Amino acid sequence: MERIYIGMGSNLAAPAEQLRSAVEALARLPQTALVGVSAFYQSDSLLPGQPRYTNAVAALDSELAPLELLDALQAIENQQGRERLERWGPRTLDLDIVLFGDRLIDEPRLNVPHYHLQERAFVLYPLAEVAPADLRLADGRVLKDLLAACPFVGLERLPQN
Ligand code: A4P
Ligand code: MG
Repeated sequence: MERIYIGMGSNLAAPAEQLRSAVEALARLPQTALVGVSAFYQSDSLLPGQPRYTNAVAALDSELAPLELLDALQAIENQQGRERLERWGPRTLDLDIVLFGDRLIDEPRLNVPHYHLQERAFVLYPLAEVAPADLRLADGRVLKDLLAACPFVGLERLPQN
């Protein structure tokens, strides 16, 4: 059993509803328990000209292997109507494995910790809501230090999920 953190994002087709459906789908994964979900946060897209995103982070305990979990997450994205019409285009649902236990994974299909973690307030602040205060990443970085270096700018924490 390993503790896993999933970053969720949507900027199409009622984003908050997409995240609520994704949370339900995560809770139904085999050999997996949903441990917690952060608040939902809105922010502008990193890519210009796209609708604002809604993001959140979910914590799971799972027996699934990393690539099994990635397959399951991509199936959920597809079930929620994700279409890859253009590269980096807007999306109904993006599910990223942010952290997977104490593992460092560097494979063609999977990099963990997620590569842009440290630059993304919309990942770090919700992660801090569902992770232990003293969380240390598998690569030695400390979540508190990452937060201190990534200001809470442009994020709007929604009052309810
Ligand atoms: N992959 C590798 N590592 C992982 C991992 N840890 N978790 C591979 C999940 N997947 C991982 O992902 C492409 C491939 O990455 C997968 O096939 C998997 O094998 P994708 O979801 O198909 O493509 P993508 O999401 O378009 O690419 P990417 O690089 O994840 O996009 P970004 O950089 O995440 O950009 N602004 C705000 N405010 N909030 C957002 O959530 N997101 C993006 C998307 C842009 N701007 C945003 C947000
Ligand atoms: Mg992705």
